[in-house]
Amino acid sequence: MSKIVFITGATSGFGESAAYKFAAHGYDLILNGRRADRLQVLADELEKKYNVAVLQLPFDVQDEKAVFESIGHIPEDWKAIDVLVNNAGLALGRDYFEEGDLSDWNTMIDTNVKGFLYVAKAVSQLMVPRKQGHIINMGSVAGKQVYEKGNVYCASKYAVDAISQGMRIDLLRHNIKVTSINPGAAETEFSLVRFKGDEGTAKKIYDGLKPLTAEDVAEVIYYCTTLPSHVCINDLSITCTQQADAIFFNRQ
Ligand code: NDP
Ligand code: 8X3
Repeated sequence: MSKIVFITGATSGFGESAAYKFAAHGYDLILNGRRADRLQVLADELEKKYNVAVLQLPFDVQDEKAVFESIGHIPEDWKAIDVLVNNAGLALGRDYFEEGDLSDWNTMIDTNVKGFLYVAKAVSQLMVPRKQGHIINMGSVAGKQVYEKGNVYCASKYAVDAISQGMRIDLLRHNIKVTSINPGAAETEFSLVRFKGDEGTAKKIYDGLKPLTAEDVAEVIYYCTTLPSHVCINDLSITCTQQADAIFFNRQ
């Protein structure tokens, strides 16, 4: 019986690369994202290339009802989820606090905090009776240190950090591992989304840097799942070599 990984935000970036990584290691995959067309293309490719099974769950993590209904109704033989990569998320805007856009704030909080919580709760309810499972929460260096104009995005990732700690404590008695991974700047669609399609501004974020790639982060996500059952990486930060933390860069 193959192991099962559930990845949210699998239509791009870290989630998509993680899907390739787990598929290459023989996992069957439950894949989520809002863009159903991308999920279909990815599922077809993974099934063909790696001979694995893929269940597509295209829902918006902000939609409480959709999250609990979709996960509550997954077919019986998909319920034994070994790993959750709770990764779907986004930044919107990079503005001084007083100039921040309320709709951006709401979307970040609804996605990165509330959606993240809904998925974690729905999947942990499937893991608890089995007394096993590994939940990998996607944090950020922005959840360890606040930077200028990071305000609400940073707050959402501080929430991920706090919730990960809480989950680790409360799920301890159920033998469920909780790992928080905190990447620094990585070149995915993240900045393009943050700057609402402005390619020039998005590219500038990586000026003079060799940033992390989605594959680098996927490698680390997968690595965390390969350790013996009595070993858990609780909290892991990863940056490119030219980045020290959320603020200091050595741009060339
Ligand atoms: P991408 O923009 O490349 O990918 C984001 C993924 O999240 C997409 O698959 C997107 O799918 C999905 N997503 C966004 N909103 C929703 C939603 N409401 N419901 C379901 N899926 C959603 O960015 P990354 O891969 O870089 O980001 C992944 C995670 O990593 C995020 O949580 C981000 O905050 C975090 N992160 C990113 C860093 C970076 O520098 N890139 C560094 C540190 C952390 P779709 O649009 O199809 O719904
Ligand atoms: C994404 C990394 O530094 O752009 O979480 O906030 S950063």
